[in-house]
Order: sequence, then structure tokens, then C-alpha cells
Amino acid sequence: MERTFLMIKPDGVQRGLVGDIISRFETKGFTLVGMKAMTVSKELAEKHYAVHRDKPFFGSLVDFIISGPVIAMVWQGNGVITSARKLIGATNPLSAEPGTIRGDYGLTIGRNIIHGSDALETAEAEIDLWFDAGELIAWESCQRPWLYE
Ligand code: FUP
Repeated sequence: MERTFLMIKPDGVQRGLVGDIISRFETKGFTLVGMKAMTVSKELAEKHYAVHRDKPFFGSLVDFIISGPVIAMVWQGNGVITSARKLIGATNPLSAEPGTIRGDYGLTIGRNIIHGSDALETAEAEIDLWFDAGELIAWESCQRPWLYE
């Protein structure tokens, strides 16, 4: 069963959007298998966004992620990686469709509320980076016939 890493960024937490955001993934049918509220170290933020190390926005992005508590989560379900990206919306909230999280709540790319892994390999790497195996629960999809054929 596929898993993805989602992180509600400091702006989403400070604006009181945590419940709404969790509700969107929950009502879609995905299963929450790990979650923690945490303050992010500079080292972890830099590792998470290492792919953007040479971009001009890297410093401000890292400073923002470590500026306040985030909610780190692992969600599970068929097609969850791609579906979560659709529910989140485009990187720039002004381009994100209404009905998506960023489309409904965001205004600027530097305050775009939530992160979601973009592919299978990054999802696995990000889950490993943010969570110990013992922090994630095993949840069998075959026990959920109301969701899956
Ligand atoms: P996404 O996968 O949609 O989160 O977007 P990216 O991986 O391309 O970018 C990661 C984060 O860098 C974004 F969420 C916000 C930040 N960013 C900027 O601040 N400015 C940019 O021009 C691009 C990205």
C-alpha cells in the first residue's frame, strides 16, 4: 500500500488550518499512519529541501520551515502520492485551482501551507528522513471493503 509524506508548514499551523487539512485527506479515504507536531531543526530542513540547495530562495525557505511548529504526517492509500499532490494544488497558490488546499488558502509561494512528496522515491526518502519506523503504524487496507474493491 502506497505511502506519502505530508507536512503542514508553520503558516498552516499558525492560521489554524490543521483540522481542515487533515479532514480533506481523511474524507478522501486515505489513512493517517503517523503524525507528530514538531519544531524542525535547521539540519533537518536543509536535508529535506536539499534539492533546492542552490536556488535563491533556499535560505528563506529553510528559515521559514524552522520558524514555528509543523505537523509531519504519513498518509497511506491507493495512489496517495499523486492524489495528495492534486488535493494540495500547484506550488504557487495564486495558480492553484480553487478547491485545492493552496488554491483555497494561499497567496504567495513562500507561504504555501503544506508540503507533499512528489514521487515514490521522494516519498520513501522523506518518510525515512522524518520518521523512525516505530512511529508509523501498520494498517491493512484489505480490512476496509467500504473503500477498496
Ligand atoms: P512543491 O513540490 O509544490 O512543494 O514545490 P517545490 O518542490 O518546487 O518547491 C518547494 C518549496 O520551495 C515550495 F513549497 C515553496 C518554495 N519555493 C519558493 O519559495 N520559491 C520558488 O520560486 C519556488 C519554490
